[in-house]
Amino acid sequence: MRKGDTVSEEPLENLVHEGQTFPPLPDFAAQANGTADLYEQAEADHEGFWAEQARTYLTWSTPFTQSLDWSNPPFAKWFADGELNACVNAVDRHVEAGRGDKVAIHFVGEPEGDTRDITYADLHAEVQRAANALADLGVGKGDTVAIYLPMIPEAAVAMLACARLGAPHSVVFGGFSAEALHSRTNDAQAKVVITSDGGYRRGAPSALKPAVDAALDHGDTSVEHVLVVKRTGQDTVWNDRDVWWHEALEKAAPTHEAQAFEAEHPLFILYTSGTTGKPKGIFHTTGGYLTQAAYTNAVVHDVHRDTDVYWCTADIGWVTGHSYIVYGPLTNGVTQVMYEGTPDTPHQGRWWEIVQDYKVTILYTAPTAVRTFMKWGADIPAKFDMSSLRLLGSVGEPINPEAWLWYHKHIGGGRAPIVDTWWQTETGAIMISPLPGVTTLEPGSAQKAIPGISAEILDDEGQPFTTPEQVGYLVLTKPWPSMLRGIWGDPERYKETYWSRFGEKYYFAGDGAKYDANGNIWLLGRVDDVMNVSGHRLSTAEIESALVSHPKVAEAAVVGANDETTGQAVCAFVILRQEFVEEADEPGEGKDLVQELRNHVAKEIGPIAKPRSIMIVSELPKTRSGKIMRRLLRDVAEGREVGDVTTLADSSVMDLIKTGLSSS
Ligand code: 6R9
Repeated sequence: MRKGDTVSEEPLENLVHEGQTFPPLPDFAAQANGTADLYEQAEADHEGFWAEQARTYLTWSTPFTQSLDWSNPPFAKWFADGELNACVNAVDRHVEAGRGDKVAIHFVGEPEGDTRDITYADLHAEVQRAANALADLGVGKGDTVAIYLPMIPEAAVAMLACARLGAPHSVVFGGFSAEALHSRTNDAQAKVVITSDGGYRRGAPSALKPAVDAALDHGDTSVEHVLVVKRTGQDTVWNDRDVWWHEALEKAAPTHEAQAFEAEHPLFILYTSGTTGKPKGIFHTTGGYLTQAAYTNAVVHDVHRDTDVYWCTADIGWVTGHSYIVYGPLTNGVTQVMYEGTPDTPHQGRWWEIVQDYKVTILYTAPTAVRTFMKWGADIPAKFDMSSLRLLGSVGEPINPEAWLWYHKHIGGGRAPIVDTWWQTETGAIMISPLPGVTTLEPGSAQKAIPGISAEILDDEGQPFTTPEQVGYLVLTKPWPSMLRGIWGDPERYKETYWSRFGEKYYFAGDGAKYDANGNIWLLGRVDDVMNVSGHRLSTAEIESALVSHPKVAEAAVVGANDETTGQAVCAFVILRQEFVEEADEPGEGKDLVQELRNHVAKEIGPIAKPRSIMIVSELPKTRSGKIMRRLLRDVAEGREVGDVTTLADSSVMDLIKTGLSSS
């Protein structure tokens, strides 16, 4: 069978029926953690509702007496007089309750057969030694620690050991450059960096530590020690400040008594890109963050501690990995899979093989991955037994209805509900999503704010509206427990970025949104991606979705390029499905195809949305977290020199696109 055959045998238009919805299946609803009355409870008593979740999901060393303190907006305090230890909640208490033998992490390394099962008791032993090892290096409450590791269990152990000591961690994604690591460790004034010799990537060891050495050799560093995990065993330059992780843990005392910290003690800093060049150090505190991470993992991912095998495919270097690999699932005591490598190493069915081998029940991933699998063809997952899957999740960008339906059918067997979860590094945890077992699912829409969260859509003047199909700005109208507490070291930038666009009553998320006729919320991409063409507001995401609904299109990215007559013009970049690539290469065919796609968009959305240009490309520029870098495409569309490409996952992509342009 040729790659992609299954997809082409079944044209997508057969899957997509306008307005098709999926009511909860009775069996699922009967066992779901989320229930409809949560909405009413939260509505009736917002602070009381969250206090109840904080007591249900967490163990407090000192119980809190106050839920929210909003006396100094926009600086929130939640459960402020309570005390707890995040690591104790994620690890110790499960062991104390007699569940030490339960597997916490099924680790699957990229090299085949390189697997390790880590129980909660193992995790407990490791975090105690790691906390002692860090303390031996002088780390204590309030000291920051940078973590720069591949997807290996030590990454979770390192984060938890920091939490145990009250030392905020700042995880820097292992794919970032030495330069990025340098600016982040400096901004956070990290005392220690935890890294590894390397990790496995696409079938080969790939060094990590040289980037740490380069970052620290700037000379102006706050870092005193580097703890190095031995992962690949490759040769590593050794400096005086370096200490092997395994040696430090071996030497360290085996038990560590955890101290409780105040609920508002900072748990971590995580850098995210903003509108300016300087990344923002988003920081989160302990009690509120952990409450919402655990609650959402329970009611949205529907984890059941004793029966589920959960797998979130994100990297620990992103907020999704923080909330939904480390803090949420471990606090809930679930068993999860952690995979080190890429989805196509050594073959394109690797993920589905893992699902089959570990009988994964819940899979949480990103639309970009789903669309990649669509491109590879449905015959690949079809080779594996994936009947264990009972819930699927999506995060990171809008999931277009076609990808949703493909995911539902070919991964979820037509039975597993999909939760499309909207949230941000800043929000700390899921904010807008269906509740599985409760909500009737509508492909492509994240639907509505979960119980305890209040969202609205505002127009340009800051007026809330609910008119269907009118595009506006998403805002959050009430403080929530896992909200960011600020930008590290820059309270003014915090106020200005999030609390000034519509005044201090509204948290400005920076995303465009609309309601549909059913009152469901559709997220339409960042507002900087909302285009204005001849006075009409158009969303990049909507046009992309229209393009992807064409049976020949695998993936699309749309940008608004400056246009003298219309203000902005729609420019699209399209990757074709494998089986149509040759057709487009035939003389004359490419032009016809472009016309066909332009007409398709006109048909789907309206003539105003017809792209001015469509470029057929073989790759799209993406960040390492899988987000399309539209800024670079805008440079191409506007005929400018392409800007900074250092945050691209693969920096050669822009060369490919430019070469494609000059030869076409
Ligand atoms: C968790 C995460 C946040 C931005 C956010 C939005 C986009 C995330 C989405 C979504 C539509 C969803 N986004 N989830 N857009 N539907 N389900 O991704 O955090 O990396 O900070 O990105 O991602 O644009 O504003 P982060």
